[in-house]
Amino acid sequence: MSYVDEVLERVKTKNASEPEFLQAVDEVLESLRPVIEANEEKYRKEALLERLTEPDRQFKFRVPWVDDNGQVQVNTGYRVQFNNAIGPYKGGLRLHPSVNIGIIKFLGFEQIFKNSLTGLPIGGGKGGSDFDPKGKSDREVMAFCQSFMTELCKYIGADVDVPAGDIGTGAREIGYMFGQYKKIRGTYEGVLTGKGLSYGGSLARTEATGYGLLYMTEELLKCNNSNIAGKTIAVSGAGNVAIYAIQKAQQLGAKPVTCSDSTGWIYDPEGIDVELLKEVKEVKRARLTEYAAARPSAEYHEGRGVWSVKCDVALPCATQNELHLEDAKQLVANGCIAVCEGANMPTTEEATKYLQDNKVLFVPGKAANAGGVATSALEMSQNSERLSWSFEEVDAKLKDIMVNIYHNIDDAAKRYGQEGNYVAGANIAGFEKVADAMLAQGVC
Ligand code: NDP
Ligand code: 2IT
Repeated sequence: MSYVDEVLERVKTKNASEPEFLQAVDEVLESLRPVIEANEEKYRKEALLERLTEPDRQFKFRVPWVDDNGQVQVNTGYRVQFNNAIGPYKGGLRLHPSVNIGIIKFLGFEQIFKNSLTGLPIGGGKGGSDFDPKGKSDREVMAFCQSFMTELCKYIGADVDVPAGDIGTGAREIGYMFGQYKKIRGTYEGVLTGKGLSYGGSLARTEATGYGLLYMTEELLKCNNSNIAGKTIAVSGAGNVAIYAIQKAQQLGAKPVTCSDSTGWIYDPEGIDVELLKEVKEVKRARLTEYAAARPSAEYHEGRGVWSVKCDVALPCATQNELHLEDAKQLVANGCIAVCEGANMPTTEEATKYLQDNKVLFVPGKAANAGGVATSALEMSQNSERLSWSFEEVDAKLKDIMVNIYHNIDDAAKRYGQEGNYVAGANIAGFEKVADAMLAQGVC
């Protein structure tokens, strides 16, 4: 049996109850086949893939907090430190009722390759909790965040592991967590990214994932004889990534016409009003029905459906496995030419294959959404030198990083005879640097 098949089998047996983790590992190892086959004996002897698919360590802890009625609530917290071959563990904290160890492991595993692709010295990690910030008062969110950090602070540090935002964790949550870390540890350090501007945050971090996604999409189209200007875009999600993807798409002359949340979606043929969307989601923390109520051109639909809208480019920016095979078929039938993932693993494996088989340009999340964590690494640099860079400076570096990632994944795909397969290119390019560092550092 080939080394890849052997490891895949072992990972499947060992992690049978973690479907998202298995999906992520399967996609990466399948892409790596040609690289592994070229070094099969050496990698097998070094157990490189076994080490790569087993987290360095994982923490699971109780998070008790008191709600506004005086009732004690209990959630579960997680932090998975997956791989620090090329730098301190780095990756977000997800707060959502669906969170479990398998989801955190899939996100931490993806983060290893994404962080490597940024070209910056950051390893892979992820964390979070099954706490749901929706409908909670600020005081309740603070109580949760303080209790969560009371335990998490034992395992992280500016040179050890640097968490950040993800679904359900934005500026408010990061602020409460930073305050608690500082209080318990007594050190003022860049232990979290996505901080507020008054206490060590970086300009452009809020915008970075969405903006970076559009810089990637722009370069992708340019290098494939097309152009972002004038394109109709379908976006899913209505959170941090979706909002700033919509904003940058408009700045580049494209027209985003959809967005969605977990209850419904908007079709706005005149183009999404991003200021209104920000007011509804960032300020009021309300449902998309409020967007529709304030915008005569918008239609609101219950449930899911953004991929049924005719578009040139699709940008899934909500969550994992939100773009299914039937959606991919509809996108192809409607003439969609490119799909770039703003979320982590939003496209199922069969939908990805269908899109690729039908010549749709497809850039996976670990490349397309890397602008967020790349800018987090720029925040770490600014914290280390105790300086703050201007918005323009950070934004220019972000754009450079995204354009570089595009060319690196394109080159890697070509080197292995798979031109245009950006999934293979991203996995291979991300893997090469990490593998090199792991081998150089011996058995650890
Ligand atoms: P937010 O919490 O800001 O927004 C998430 C959006 O997705 C919300 O509109 C949410 O709707 C919607 N959604 C729909 N269905 C689900 C579901 N089942 N679970 C969770 N959310 C759902 O998160 P972000 O915008 O930060 O993250 C979106 C995606 O991008 C995630 O996959 C994340 O991992 C990824 N990502 C984020 C980065 C960042 O810097 N923030 C960086 C790179 C990737 P509702 O409000 O109704 O829940
Ligand atoms: O998935 C991701 O890359 C993030 N949620 C951002 C992580 C970070 O450390 O900024």
